Amino acid sequence: MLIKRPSDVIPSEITPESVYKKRRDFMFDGGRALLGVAAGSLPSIANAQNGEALKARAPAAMRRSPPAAWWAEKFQNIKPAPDREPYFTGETLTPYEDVTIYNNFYEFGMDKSDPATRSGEFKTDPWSVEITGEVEKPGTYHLEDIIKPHDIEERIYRLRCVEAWSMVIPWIGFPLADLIKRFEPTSNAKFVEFETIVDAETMPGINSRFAIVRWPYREGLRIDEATNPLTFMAVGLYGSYLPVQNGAPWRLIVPWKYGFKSIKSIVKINFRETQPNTTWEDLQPNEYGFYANVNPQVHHPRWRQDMERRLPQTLFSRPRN
Ligand SMILES: Nc1nc2c(c(=O)[nH]1)N[C@H]1C(S)=C(S)[C@@H](COP(=O)(O)O)O[C@H]1N2
Ligand SMILES: [Mo]
Repeated sequence: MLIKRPSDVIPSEITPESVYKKRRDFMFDGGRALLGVAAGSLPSIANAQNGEALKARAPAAMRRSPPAAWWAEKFQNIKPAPDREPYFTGETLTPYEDVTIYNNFYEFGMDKSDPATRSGEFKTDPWSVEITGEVEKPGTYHLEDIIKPHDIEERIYRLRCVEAWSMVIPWIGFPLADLIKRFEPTSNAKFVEFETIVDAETMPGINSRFAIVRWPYREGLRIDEATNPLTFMAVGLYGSYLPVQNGAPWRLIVPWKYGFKSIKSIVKINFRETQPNTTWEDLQPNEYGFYANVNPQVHHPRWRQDMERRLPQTLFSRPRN
């Protein structure tokens, strides 16, 4: 075996050390059963298999973004995914239940089920987005005004988390390149920086004593990566609105990079001359670099990257190229 069975992996191997330490505190906190803590990624596997039970716990959180009229109108006309790679993958789709229950969205908590079960209060409408920096048309815009001019289409991409699990998800949205063109970056714009909303009232992970992230969650791309035709702004999945846990009302998807680049619930897009600091690079620069391109040959310092769990499966297998 190249890699241990999931049940043999200890949390310190699979989670960043700082996360693991917090979890260990958590364990001694006595608040939770050991089972939940042996966690890192593991309890989440159990959660993924236990979708029905979770849904029963979280009917409110499973609701999707409020369908404003303009929004519903957009969804009437979705261009199907081009039936060729790399805009599409013929692999089996990960079931909706798994896509919406097994999530990383630390603003709602650190467990995989937290984003689904603890996001019921989160509001996605009204939503404004600040476009700033090296751009001819800076300003604060309503999301409606940002999205309306774009035709929306489906893209079927793999989402590969650096934790060595992956899903195949039918996203709905539009290329980031089309949006960037509209706001006219200046010739100084060499990078694009994104920020997630911070709303402590409705995001219970923000003020949690286990929080490891310095909010807001931040990500960035080089301008040529941002304008690559694969780079996508998702406003939905499985033919409908984006659930909160997946980054409602809109999020970035960069299919050739590890999942942490695909920042959720974006409220700021900043065009810059210099490379931005990004959340995971700040936390563990030697483990999560700025570029973070998926590469099975380059292992994470603490685990291999040439095997992955394709959810909802629990066993590791070799990723398809
Ligand atoms: N704001 C924010 N965006 C985020 C994260 C997060 O914690 N906060 N987690 C990232 C990570 S590590 C992954 S793998 C993907 C998971 O996306 P999904 O939950 O829709 O599968 O979201 C990314 N975007
Ligand atoms: Mo991730």
